[in-house]
Formats: sequence, C-alpha cells, structure tokens
Amino acid sequence: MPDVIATYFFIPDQGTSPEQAAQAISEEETTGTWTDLTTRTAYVQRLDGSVESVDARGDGYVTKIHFPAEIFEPGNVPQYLSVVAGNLFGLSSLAAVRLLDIDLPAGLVPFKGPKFGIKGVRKLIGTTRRPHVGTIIKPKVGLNPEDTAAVAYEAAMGGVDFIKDDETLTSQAFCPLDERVPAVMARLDEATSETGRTVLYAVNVSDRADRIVERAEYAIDLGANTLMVDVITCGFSALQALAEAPGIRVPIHVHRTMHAAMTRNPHHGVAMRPIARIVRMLGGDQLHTGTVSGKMEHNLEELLGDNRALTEASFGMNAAFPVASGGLHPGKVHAELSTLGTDVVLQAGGGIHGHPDGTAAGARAMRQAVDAFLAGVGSEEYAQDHPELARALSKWGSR
Ligand code: RUB
Ligand code: CA
Repeated sequence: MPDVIATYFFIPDQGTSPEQAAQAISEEETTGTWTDLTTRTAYVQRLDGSVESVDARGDGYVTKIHFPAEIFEPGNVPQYLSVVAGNLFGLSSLAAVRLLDIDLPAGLVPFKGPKFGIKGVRKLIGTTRRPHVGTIIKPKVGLNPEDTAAVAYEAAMGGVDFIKDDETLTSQAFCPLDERVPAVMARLDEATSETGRTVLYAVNVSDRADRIVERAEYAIDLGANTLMVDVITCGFSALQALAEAPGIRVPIHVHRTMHAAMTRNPHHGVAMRPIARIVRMLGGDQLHTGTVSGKMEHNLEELLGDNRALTEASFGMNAAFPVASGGLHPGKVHAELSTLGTDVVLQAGGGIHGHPDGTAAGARAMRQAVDAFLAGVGSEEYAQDHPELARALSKWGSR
C-alpha cells in the first residue's frame, strides 16, 4: 500500500534546524523517540517515517512527511489522527506546527462517504443547480418548542430549503428534543401542504458517545428528516457511528463548533482541510467551511481548497455540500456566490430572523438575493421591485 503523506507548516525552535525539526516529527510519530532505542530492531525499521521535503514558506517551513501505511489500522480514524496529528504538537524542537493536509491511500479509506451529499440533498429538496438557503433558528437557545416551531414555519413559508438547530441547543429543559421535533415537523408539514415544498430540519443530536445513536434514532422516530452533529465536540467517531447506523437514512449536517481552537492560528494547530476530508469520508453530507464575507475569521485560499476537498473526485465518494454560515445576510449573498459558486448552502441566522419585518420576510429576502445573483442582476437593482430585499439592504447594507 502506498504511504500516507502529511503536510505540515512549522517554525523550528531556536537552535534546531528546519531539517532536524521535520525529522523530529517523523521520528516521534513512527518508530523513534527522544533517544536511541535498543529495541528498535531491524524488522521494526521498515516502519520508519521519512521526510520528503522541507521548503521555506512565509515565517517558517512546509514539510511533507511519509508515514508507512502499515502503521495505520485501516478504518480506525482516531488512530490515524494519533499518528498525523498526535504528540508532534507538543515537541519542544518546534516552536509551532500546523497540520495542513493529509493524503491517504485507498486501502486506508474503507469508508462510504456521504449517503446523500450534494446530489442527494438536492434531490430531497427538488433543486438542480441553485444554491440552497438555510437558517439557524435564533436566538440559539431560549425559545420553547412551540415558538421554535412557529419560527421554523415562518422560515419555510419564506422559502428556505433548510432549517437547523444551533450548536448549543440539544435537549435542555426549556426546549426538550422530544417536544421540539414533533412540534417543528408538524408546522413544517403545514408549510409543505401550503407551498408544496419540502424543507429539511436538522435536529442537533450531539450527545455523549454511548447515547448519540440512540438519540438520533429517537429524533428520526419523532419525525426528524435530517440530523446535525457538532463533530469536534462529539468526536469524529460520533459522526461515523451516526453515518453507519443501519436505522439512520437521513442526511447528516456537520457543525464544526470549537474548530477555530485548532484551525485559526496560521502557525499552529490543525487546518480545516484534514477535518473536511475526514468528515466527508466518515459520511457527513453537509459541512460548515466558512464564508467569504461573514463574521468568522477565514483565509480565502484555504476556504476554497476546503470546499474542493468536499466536492472533488475522491475514492468514488459522493460530494459533500459545503455550508457557508456566520454573519451572512442578503447583502452578502453576491460576494459569497461569486466566490464560492452555486454548489453551496448559504445559511443565515441573524440575517433572516433579524429582518425588520420578521422571519418570513427575512427568508424571502435571502431567496431574492440568490435569485438576483442567478439572474445576473445587482441586489440594489433587484430590490427595486422586491420589498423584502429592499428592507434587508436598508438595514444591513448591500455588501
Ligand atoms: C451563524 C451560526 C453558526 C456559524 C458558525 O449564525 O449560528 O453557528 O455558522 O460558524 P448567524 P462556521 O447567521 O446569526 O451569524 O459556519 O464558520 O463554523
Ligand atoms: Ca451557531
């Protein structure tokens, strides 16, 4: 089997050469440690890592390291991460180190990928090419089940394709899942009978490892047509457990709350790219990768590459749907779509529920902004005969 190749940015500690620093990663994560070993026998040495390249970049260096495939237990992603994203982050020979990307051979990808992905989710909604518009129910916590359902109904009537719980809402006493899901689904059924359109509602089933599948199956029994998981706080294994559970045949929307603790520092941590690759492999149908113009810090080149990692041909897997979310409103739709393309879910929480005329008008304004983009018309011009868009632009501006 070909090797695993991992790419890192790093800054060596003072007194360590770039080559020594890269070698330290290779040794720590394969057969070495801080000193020579009498136990590193000849047959063990076939599992040595090797440094393919070290190149200067910006304030530091980029290295590609080969890890023999045999070190990895096929299918065990926590173990993969212990190698390529393990002890190396604490090595004192490196002042900083960031995992940029991983390249796995086919033998280490015995995963099916997204069950639905872009094509499957589009099929459920009945769209072919246009971007999807989603909303996060806001406030993120506090609404009771009945009011949550009323907000969902308004959003559906306004034209969203997708509605989701926020990352901090699971099953607290003020809005328990067993009351929320039936309430929301009943109101969405009402909306469907009035509009003929299907809307997905992603229920946040994030929970401890031994309960998450049961919670997801329960949500589906209550009518959930999509699930959401906070993949960093729950762990990649939680996503895999959901995606592979035989009773779970609905899309899985993957939120990445806490990711920025790893991804944001350009010198140290784990970039979004390996996270995106793993989420797709393990069966995430939709994944947050960030926005061009929203409220969260991002690096444009990385964002575009992360979306490509979700959508490009890879081990025969379906493409996962990139989700742009965080600080979006109708005035930002043009910037998002012109940079990210139309295979994207644009999500707005505040940018829909903060509309001066309420949620339904906010949803309409987002859809109108998308329609304006697809028609090749500027949003200001389109707003002249679309009052909801006009009201949104007058509150938030047109960029
Ligand atoms: C956005 C929101 C999401 C962000 C997280 O709300 O609630 O949690 O998408 O960021 P709003 P990211 O639309 O009101 O800003 O998608 O970058 O992980
Ligand atoms: Ca949120």
